[in-house]
Amino acid sequence: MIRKFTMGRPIITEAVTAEFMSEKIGAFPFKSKTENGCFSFSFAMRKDDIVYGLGEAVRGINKRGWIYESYCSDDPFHTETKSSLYAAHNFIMLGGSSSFGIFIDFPARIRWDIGYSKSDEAEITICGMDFDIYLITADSPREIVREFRAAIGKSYVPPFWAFGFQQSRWSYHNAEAVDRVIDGYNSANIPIDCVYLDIDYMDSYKDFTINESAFPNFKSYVADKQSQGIHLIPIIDAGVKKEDGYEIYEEGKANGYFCKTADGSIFEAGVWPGICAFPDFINPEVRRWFGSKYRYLLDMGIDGFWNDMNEPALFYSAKGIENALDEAAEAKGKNLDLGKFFHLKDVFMGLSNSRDDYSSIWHSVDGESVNHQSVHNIYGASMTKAAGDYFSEAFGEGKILMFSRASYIGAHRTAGIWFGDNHSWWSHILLNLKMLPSANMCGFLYCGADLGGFNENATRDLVLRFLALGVFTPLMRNHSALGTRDQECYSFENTDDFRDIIEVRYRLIPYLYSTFKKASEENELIFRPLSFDYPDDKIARECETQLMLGEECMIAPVYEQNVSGRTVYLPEDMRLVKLSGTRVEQQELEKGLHYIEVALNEIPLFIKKSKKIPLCQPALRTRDLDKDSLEYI
Ligand code: MIG
Repeated sequence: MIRKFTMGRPIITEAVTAEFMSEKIGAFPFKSKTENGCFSFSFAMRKDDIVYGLGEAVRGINKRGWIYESYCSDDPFHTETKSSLYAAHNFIMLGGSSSFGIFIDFPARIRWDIGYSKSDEAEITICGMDFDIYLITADSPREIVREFRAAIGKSYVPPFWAFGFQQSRWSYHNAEAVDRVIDGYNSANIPIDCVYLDIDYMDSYKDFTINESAFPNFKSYVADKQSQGIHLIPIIDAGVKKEDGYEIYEEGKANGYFCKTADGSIFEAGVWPGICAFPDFINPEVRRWFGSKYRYLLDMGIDGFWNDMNEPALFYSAKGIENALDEAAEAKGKNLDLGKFFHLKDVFMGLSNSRDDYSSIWHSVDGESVNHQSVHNIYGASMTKAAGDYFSEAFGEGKILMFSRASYIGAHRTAGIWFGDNHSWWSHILLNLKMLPSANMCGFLYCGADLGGFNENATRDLVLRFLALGVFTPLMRNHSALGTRDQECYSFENTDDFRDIIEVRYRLIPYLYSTFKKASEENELIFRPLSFDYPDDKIARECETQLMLGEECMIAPVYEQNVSGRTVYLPEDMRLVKLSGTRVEQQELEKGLHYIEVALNEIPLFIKKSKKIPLCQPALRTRDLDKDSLEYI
């Protein structure tokens, strides 16, 4: 059952598609208070209750014992002491003797103190007085997720080829660099379906332009790649370069489509192209305009996009720089005591994504001027909606691949997400694993992390182990930052191991795709915490290094360096299947703890009793997969 409680006059986010009768907030059955323009409520947690949710966030599947914030943030350090990443996924769920879920439809800041201040209490603070709270009750966490997902509408399903392996880097600067990647994979006989174009494919980082000297005859280049079964996926950034004569900027300016400052002038801030203006995606007319601009690349044969920097990320504003320079001038020639020195340092360090800058942005919502802070968390989601609405209008569903960095619940209907700028750290294999079920709860099914890690240099074994998790994630993309060591599979010694891993992915695609479609149709999760399936099994309840996948199996990737395997907990008798290339090894295992040997080129998979999964023969492209001759294990 779902009850909706309304306070004030909430901003329409379109997160929820089903209709519910609003009850007054006074009827909300939790202890609550109003203070300093914020509404907070709390609930007690018993010792072994698990708190699930919050989608893309740091820390565990069980969110207890930390304080989180819904505030979309461009933060490339995903350490456990952070409170926000790129998304605002305002859904949590208490799983224990009583279970309920809560979705807060509110696009500004929310604080989730989940047993941080008081270990047996959760206190949630909504920083505003206009919101909807949905209270979802059902018999089990899985049931609650299903009800919630039914209310927010079906999850986006990408094209079939989006399940193929994808290679990215910031950046393949020109056509030759892209060709080298494709050749590298072809010569190593490693399957691949997509190569990414990061910001350098553009002319001066201008959205919907091509750097013609780097990519001459782009349209025929794209067609040539398509004929080889390769999809090129360009990035689109939220900021639009301020440049006279640049069509997007001129049109946006002429029509008043950009975000404003308090005095009505265009809000400007520096991002990749230098000073940019920011489309007011909250306005439906602006969405229609910006969405239709993707046409330029679609006409060139492009059929996939990733939307970046849409929290929105702001490197600096002129005001911020001026203020910092004033402070620096003030300090010049002075003997700075520690307080002054660190203050000065903080002023410069705080230039990017500054909350002062966000506060100086104004949107137009139904003709009314609304401060950015009130809609911050739907800015990126609205950019994605702009494109998604255009794609479904122009092509119908499921034709165009798209995923976004910033997101809000509701965007799961039009796109996927990737988990942003992780690191080439072993700990991030586990962090990214834990995000999967949480993202699924919030409707985001097409998701994945930068495999091998984005920031810093990866080692060969890390890439292999990361890929072994990625074999199961709908988005399987290797991506790496500017200046890092080559991370393409063929750039390491003994590429056979990489082929073995990625071939397993291609063998599993029919299974993964049908599991995905079913999860979207039936509002199910692809990845579930073990506690969903084995609520009475203490070890399973606390296990956060393994996941249930679909109805059939369990995964348990290796996440540490210099180990030849790992301990796996089987909550019931299962069959261990080790997959490597076309090799399949099987072994029955009894319920309990087992140490499993896993070589770098092997994928362990645990299949439940009386379940089977299909495998096809591998191919170098998804289009060449023979989905009709399946072998079952
Ligand atoms: O400030 O486009 O998360 O995937 O490679 C960095 C360059 C901007 C951040 C994205 C990352 C991408 C990078 N972008």
